[in-house]
Amino acid sequence: MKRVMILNGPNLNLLGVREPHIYGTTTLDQIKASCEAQAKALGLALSFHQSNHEGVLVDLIQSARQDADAIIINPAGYSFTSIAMLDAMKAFEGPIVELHISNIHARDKYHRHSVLSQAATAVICGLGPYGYIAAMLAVAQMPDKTSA
Ligand code: CA2
Repeated sequence: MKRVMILNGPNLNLLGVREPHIYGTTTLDQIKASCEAQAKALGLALSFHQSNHEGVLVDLIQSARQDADAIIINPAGYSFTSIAMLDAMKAFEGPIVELHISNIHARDKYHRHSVLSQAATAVICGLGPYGYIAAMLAVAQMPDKTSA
């Protein structure tokens, strides 16, 4: 069974609660529930995390080297600053899908350029919460690192 780790960065625990005009009204708990249903349908083993702390996210990305075959990550605000997360992502050998709920390219200058995209296999943005489902569909059909 392919193991997928979904990581969510800072403030995404506030989804559905604040700024619904940008991030919508769906909560992170609702996204988690839809990801769990999709994992079941696709036959994926899913772990789902959120942290507001860069070091915790670095530890999780490192743990994925043993615990996951693919990573889906919404790095949120750390997308634009975190060289530590970039380094950890570069050490992961499987596919990484970077995901943003909003279209970061249509945002202000501080939210436009992700420093993490260079370590991503694919980037999804602007699809709203469906981006998580799209990312799961994508990783489900990507080759395993052993069969690549
Ligand atoms: O669109 C996304 O998924 C983002 O990764 C979300 C980040 C933002 O910095 C990126 O540009 C795009 C911010 C997440 C903060 O989420 C909040 C949700 C509700 C209220 C306040 C923040």
